Amino acid sequence: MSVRIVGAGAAGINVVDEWILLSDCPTGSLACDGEASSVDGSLASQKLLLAPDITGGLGCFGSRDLAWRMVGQENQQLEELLKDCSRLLIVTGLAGATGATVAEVLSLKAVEREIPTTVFAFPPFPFETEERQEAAEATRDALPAEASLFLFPPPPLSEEPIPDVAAVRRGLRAFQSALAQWVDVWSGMARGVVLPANPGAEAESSRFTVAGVIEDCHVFSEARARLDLSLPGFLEGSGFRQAAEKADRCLAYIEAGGEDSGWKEELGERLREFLPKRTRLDLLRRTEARPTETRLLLLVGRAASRHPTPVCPERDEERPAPEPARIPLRPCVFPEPEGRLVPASQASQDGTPFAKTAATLHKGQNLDIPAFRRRSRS
Ligand SMILES: Nc1nc2c(ncn2[C@@H]2O[C@H](COP(=O)(O)OP(=O)(O)O)[C@@H](O)[C@H]2O)c(=O)[nH]1
Ligand SMILES: [Mg+2]
Repeated sequence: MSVRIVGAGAAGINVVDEWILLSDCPTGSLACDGEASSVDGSLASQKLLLAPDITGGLGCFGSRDLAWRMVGQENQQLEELLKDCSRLLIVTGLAGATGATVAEVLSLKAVEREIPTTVFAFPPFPFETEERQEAAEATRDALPAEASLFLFPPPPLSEEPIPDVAAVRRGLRAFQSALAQWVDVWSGMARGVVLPANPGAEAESSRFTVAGVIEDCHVFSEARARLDLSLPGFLEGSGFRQAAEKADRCLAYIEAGGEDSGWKEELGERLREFLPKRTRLDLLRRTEARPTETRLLLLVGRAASRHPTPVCPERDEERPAPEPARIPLRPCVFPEPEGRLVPASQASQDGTPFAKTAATLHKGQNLDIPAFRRRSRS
């Protein structure tokens, strides 16, 4: 059984490439896109160029209709890649066409096989078109409830009226490498070299595979030869304070040489000073430490639901949130005779079992049905 880390679409591939550059064990990577330049240029060990016979490796030019056709054509390859897969991480931009479609199809197929699945996704930049913003929302809603979804808003690009392109690129690269560090933590947990460090935490419970949506995720990091864990510099910064104010989830990852000398308590106490009282804090630790420096990574975000939830009675702040009830897993993507994929929502109308709890309706349209199908019906 193997772990799979899929960069879907150009943005997802960029992050996976950054992870390959920083990781000491970059196994299981796959670059998947319709553009040959992204796939060929990737460092991933496995590459899947979607439907080159349809678009000649030029990609789908942002067309979701075309992306669905391309992904449908590669149904077999996507199935293949889930064989012997023990855990799956997909990294993608939600507002694109290819990456978002691959993420939707692959995650549905994975949960159908009961493969623990995590998606790291970026919502669109504020300047992207309304159509793309809506498409990103639709993808977010279409991802299966059994998968964990972490949403990382893209960084603010520039305050200047005419931006310095080099600075924008540096900013994006920094954002992608910060995310890549969390891909490495995910990979470490999947391989069993990163374990929960909370007192009493169970070794096998991965903080990434508890189903749910964590939105507005911000990441912070600090690494030094000798890092004072009780006072990492970013705690004092305004960026951290702003992110922490709205947070109710915090993952703290630590990589340190030597034995535990009370850092857990110290770090936990320090973080709780900055985070709202309701915050659930999970400490993670790498057991095979890279000894040269101490590294602290923080991810703060907010739990959200895909569907409106009934109001619950106040729960005890100190106790962890209850695990969401598992929804029975049922097949969700079905090849039609001509080899096209049928999204779950549509398949369920035909009496097939996988059905979301509610259709995603927007302006009278069912967004669970891909645009090309909606159009062809009207
Ligand atoms: N192209 C691009 N998009 C990014 C990047 N970082 C985040 N994104 C977001 O990812 C989305 C998808 O872009 P892209 O991956 O090129 O599309 P795809 O290849 O069709 O999936 C964009 O709409 C942005 O919102 C980046 O570095 N490059
Ligand atoms: Mg692309």
